[in-house]
Amino acid sequence: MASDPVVRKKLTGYVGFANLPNQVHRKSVRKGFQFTAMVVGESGLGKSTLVNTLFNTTLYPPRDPIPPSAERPQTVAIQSISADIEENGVRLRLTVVDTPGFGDFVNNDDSWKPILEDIESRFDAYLEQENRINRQKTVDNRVHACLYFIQPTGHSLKQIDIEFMRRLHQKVNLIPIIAKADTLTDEEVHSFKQRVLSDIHFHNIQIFQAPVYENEDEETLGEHEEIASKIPFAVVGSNQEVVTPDGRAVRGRAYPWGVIEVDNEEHCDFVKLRQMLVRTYMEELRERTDQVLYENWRTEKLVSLGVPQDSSVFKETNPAQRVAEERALHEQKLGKMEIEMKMVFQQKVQEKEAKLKQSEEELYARHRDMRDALEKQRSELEDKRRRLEGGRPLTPTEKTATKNTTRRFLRP
Ligand SMILES: Nc1nc2c(ncn2[C@@H]2O[C@H](COP(=O)(O)OP(=O)(O)O)[C@@H](O)[C@H]2O)c(=O)[nH]1
Ligand SMILES: [Mg+2]
Repeated sequence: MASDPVVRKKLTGYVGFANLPNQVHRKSVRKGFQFTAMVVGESGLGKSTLVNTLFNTTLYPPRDPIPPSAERPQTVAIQSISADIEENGVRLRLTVVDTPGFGDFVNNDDSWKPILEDIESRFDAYLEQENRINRQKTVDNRVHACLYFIQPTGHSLKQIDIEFMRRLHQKVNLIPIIAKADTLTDEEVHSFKQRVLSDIHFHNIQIFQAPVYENEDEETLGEHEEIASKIPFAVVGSNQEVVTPDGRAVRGRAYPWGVIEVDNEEHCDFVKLRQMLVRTYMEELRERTDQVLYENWRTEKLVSLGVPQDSSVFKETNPAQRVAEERALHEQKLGKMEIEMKMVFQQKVQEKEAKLKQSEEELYARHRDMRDALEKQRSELEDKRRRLEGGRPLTPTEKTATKNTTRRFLRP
């Protein structure tokens, strides 16, 4: 089907729809934004510190390390913290889902399980809202991004990392991060990144790749490439202000040999990570969560819930089948009518034939009678003639007999 041709027209006066983007913008700002990030990784890798650093708030208050004697939880706990943060009048309802306990046990084979369950239960909650009659106040608690913290070993990915990413990559936007990058040298960071990426490739794990659109300007394309080139982001987190040797107060970590600046792109990939998560791709992360990850999960779920089809129910409700049934009945009726008509016709024909036969017989009989009468008449006339020739006069009986025969013969 061909679509209507689009006619390009130049406006001759002000209409006002160029203001549409501003309307959308104002509305979004008024409504505010919702974003949920999850952090996963072994404890002590700096997850809480990085979240605080990312959003420049103390979402997680400083906490003393658990003494070795204390009783530790036996499973991965899921903890979620929300905060309303505001920047230049734009409100963001930020939720961070922490997963303390991940990788902390003797046996970590199933560490991914409670996390997958949490992500899916959030999908479930969203689906339940979608099915509600009133969908005005939909709350989106789905996880839009999962920061996965890789221990800075300098070797390659561990089994627990691979297992987690393999299990989760179709359910959440995975963003791998090399934690505490200040513990590795620049060269170590570089080669570790290569190995992590090749492991990810080898195991067919899909990490979040920002989409590239056509017609994008040079600057945007450059920014995209630069962000993509830094994955997995090697980050350093800190909420502490330290003073650099040249006297600047910066967020960073101070060491006897110098200062590592969190917001310095020469020192780590923190800025690029924040750029990806907040400035450039927050909307992409939300969109992919909704349209790809959630959508696939939803389809699978609904198919798996599918009740086996009962054909007897379908027979009654299937209109095509009903039409066919009605037609068969109708044809049956027509057939019966035809047979009846044939029978009646045959009967009539038989009756007519019988009548014709009767008339024929009658005609025959008459013909015979007439022939007999003629024969009789002729013999009488013959008789008469002979007698006349012989000179004897007719008796009165002979006269009437001749007359009657003639009359009968002339009867119609
Ligand atoms: N060297 C280094 N230490 C860090 C970094 N981030 C956090 N830490 C320290 O690591 C310890 C654990 O951090 P925390 O954020 O509680 O880790 P979590 O258990 O993953 O949430 C704290 O003493 C932090 O000061 C970092 O980037 N580099
Ligand atoms: Mg923590």
